[in-house]
Amino acid sequence: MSHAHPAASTSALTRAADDGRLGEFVAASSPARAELDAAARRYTRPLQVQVRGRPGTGRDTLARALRERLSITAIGPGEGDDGQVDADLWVYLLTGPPRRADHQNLATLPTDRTIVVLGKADIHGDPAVADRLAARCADQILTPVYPVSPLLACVDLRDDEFDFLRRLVAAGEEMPSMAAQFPTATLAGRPTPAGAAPFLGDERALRAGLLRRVDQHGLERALDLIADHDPAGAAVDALNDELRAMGRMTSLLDPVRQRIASVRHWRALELRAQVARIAARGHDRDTLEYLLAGEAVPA
Ligand SMILES: Nc1nc2c(ncn2[C@@H]2O[C@H](COP(=O)(O)OP(=O)(O)OP(=O)(O)O)[C@@H](O)[C@H]2O)c(=O)[nH]1
Ligand SMILES: [Mg+2]
Repeated sequence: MSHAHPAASTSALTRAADDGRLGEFVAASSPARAELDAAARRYTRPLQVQVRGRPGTGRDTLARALRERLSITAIGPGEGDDGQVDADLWVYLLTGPPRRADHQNLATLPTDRTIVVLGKADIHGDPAVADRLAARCADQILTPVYPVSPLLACVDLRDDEFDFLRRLVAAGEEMPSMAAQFPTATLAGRPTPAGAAPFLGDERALRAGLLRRVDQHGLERALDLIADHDPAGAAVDALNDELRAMGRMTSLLDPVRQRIASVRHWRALELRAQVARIAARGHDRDTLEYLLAGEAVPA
């Protein structure tokens, strides 16, 4: 759903702010100068996204994935000042069919600037299962729902972890169906990759860290990828890239783009309100009112 707001996007005021000339409509010595510059900076600042959802749904991880994979300024629940975040766009996180609290939370967000995602999509294993669940969620809230796995999108395996995963593949170890058994399993006495020295690291700590940072299904996929690819000579970067792509964060780029016109519209309204406030204080009032009226400012 995209909205065009041509009037707001082409006004003299927003053009001046976009061109960095808003402050120049008043003298450098005017008390209004700094306030106009600040209003223009606010109008042109990068997109601000706030992640919302019920506790434990993976909000902080999603905010991180938005920052790391899409270079979007995103704020999770623990990161705003007392929740006083002024966002342009909200990303709402579901992890299953919407519950009452989700419907209530969604009702407080602006529909034209909210994107709903199904997080932790990896826990369903087959992506088609997550897709079907997302479609069911979409039917219930009457808006598209995009399946993503922010944890996979943030995967950052180290060389020693990659080496360890290759050893697991060589040893024929698979993820146990009870993930809690993974940290206590051991490579001791199992075959090692051809030509490799015996494993000498802290196996328990390595396993626990992998399970926490990649989770069961991510580890399953990592082992499958290594087994399929013949990893000899492959770098950890390639594996990280493949796992991150499975996080599907780039599927959010289009929905974000589709909402940019709405974001600009709301920012333009805010800019007008701020300039009106500055004008009301009296300095350069005539000039600012010409600008607000969208008329040429007399020389
Ligand atoms: N499998 C999987 N687990 C995830 C994913 N995203 C987050 N998690 C896990 O979910 C748990 C909560 O993640 P957070 O990002 O802290 O979620 P939150 O909503 O900020 O949680 P609280 O701050 O505790 O309310 C952590 O154990 C994450 O590792 C994901 O995409 N896949
Ligand atoms: Mg959190």
